[in-house]
Amino acid sequence: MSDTLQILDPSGKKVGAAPRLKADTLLRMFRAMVRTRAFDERCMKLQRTGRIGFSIPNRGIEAVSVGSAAALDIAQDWVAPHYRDFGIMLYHGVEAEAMMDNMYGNAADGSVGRQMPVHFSFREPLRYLSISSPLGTQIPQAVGVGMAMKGRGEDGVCLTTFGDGSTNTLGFHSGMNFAGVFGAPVIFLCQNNGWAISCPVEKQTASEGFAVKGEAYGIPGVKVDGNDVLAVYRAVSEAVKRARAGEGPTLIEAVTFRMGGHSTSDDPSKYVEASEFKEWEQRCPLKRFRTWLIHEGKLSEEQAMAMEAEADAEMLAASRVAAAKPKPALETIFNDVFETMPKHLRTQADWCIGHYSSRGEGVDEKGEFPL
Ligand SMILES: Cc1ncc(C[n+]2csc(CCOP(=O)(O)OP(=O)(O)O)c2C)c(N)n1
Ligand SMILES: [Mg+2]
Repeated sequence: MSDTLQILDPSGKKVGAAPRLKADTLLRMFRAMVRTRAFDERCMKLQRTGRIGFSIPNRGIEAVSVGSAAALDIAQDWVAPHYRDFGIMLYHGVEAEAMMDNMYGNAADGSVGRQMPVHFSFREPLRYLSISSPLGTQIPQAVGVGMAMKGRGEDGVCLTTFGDGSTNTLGFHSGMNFAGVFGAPVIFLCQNNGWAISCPVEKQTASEGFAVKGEAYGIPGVKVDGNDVLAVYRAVSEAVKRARAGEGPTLIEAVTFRMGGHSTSDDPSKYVEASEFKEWEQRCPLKRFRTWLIHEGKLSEEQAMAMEAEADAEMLAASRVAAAKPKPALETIFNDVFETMPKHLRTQADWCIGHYSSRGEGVDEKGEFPL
C-alpha cells in the first residue's frame, strides 16, 4: 500500500509522522473504539437471542469511524452518515442508551420505533442526519448541507460516509459533481471494506480503487489505511482544513475490511474465505492502536483491560435499560405527518386504537396479527 497514507503499521509501529494530539484525545479515541466494538458485540448477541430484530456488524471498521469523528468540530460541523458507523456517535457523546433505544425501537427512540434498528438520527450532541437505507442518498444531502453553510458564510463542514458499493449510485456521482463545481465544504469518506454484501470490490469497479474517482470531478482523492486510526484522523483533518479554508471537497478512501457479515441477515462464510478474515485479524485497528499507546507510555495494559471491561458492562446495562422501556403507543403510528390530523385519518386511528386495545397485544394462536 505504498500510495496509502499510514502512520502505524499493523504491528503498532510508527512508520509515518504522527499527528500532534494530546494524551487525553488519544485515550478518548481509543476508548471510543473499544466502546464501538462492545456496542457491536452486544447488538450481535441481542439479535442472535431474538431480543432485537437486526444489526449491522461494525467489527473491523472502528478506526474509520473514530478517526474521522475526532477530526470534526461538532460545534459547527455536520455528519451525513451511512449505517456502518457506530463510532462517530459514540466518540461525540451520544449515549449508548439512546442508541439502544433505537435498536429496540422503544418509546424513547427519537424515531419512535418507525425506523429499522441501526437507522439512527441525532440532533444533539452532534448534527447527525437520519440514516437512510437507500444507498448514497446521504451524499447529495451532505452537499446541500455544505452549500447551505457556505451560503451563510459559516465555517462548518459536512462529513459524509458511505461504502465502496455506494460509489455506484447516482447520489455519489451527482453529489461529487455538484460539490466539485461549487466547491462545497464536504468530506466524502468512502469506507472501502472489500464488499457490497456479497459483491467484492473487483466486481464493482474497473478503476484502481476509489480515491481515483475524485479526479473526474476535479476533487482531490486520498487513500488511507482505514485500520490505522491516526492515519484516518490525519487524512480527514487535512480535508476539513481545506474545506474550512474555502478550498472545496476531498474524497478519501479508507481501506479496511468488514470482519463479519453485511448484516445479521447475512452469512459471510458462504462467500468470504476464512483465510481472509484471519489475515485481516492481523491488521485489527484496536490491537494496533493499543500496542502503540502502551509503547508510548500513554496507556497501561491494566488501564486497557479496565476500559474493555467497563465498555462491556456499559453496553449490557444500556441494553437492559432500553429493553425495559415501553413500546411506542399505537397512536404514534398516526402522528408527525400532518400538523392537524385529517378527518379520515382520525377515523382510522380511532378504529385501530379501539380495536387493538379491546383485543390486547400480540399475535393470535396462528402466529398472525389479528385484523
Ligand atoms: C439504492 C440501493 N440499492 C441497493 C440496496 C441494497 N443494498 C443494501 S446494502 C448494499 C451493499 C452496500 O455496500 P457498500 O456501499 O460497500 O456498504 P457496506 O454495506 O459494505 O458498508 C446493497 C446493495 C440499497 N439499500 N439501496
Ligand atoms: Mg462495502
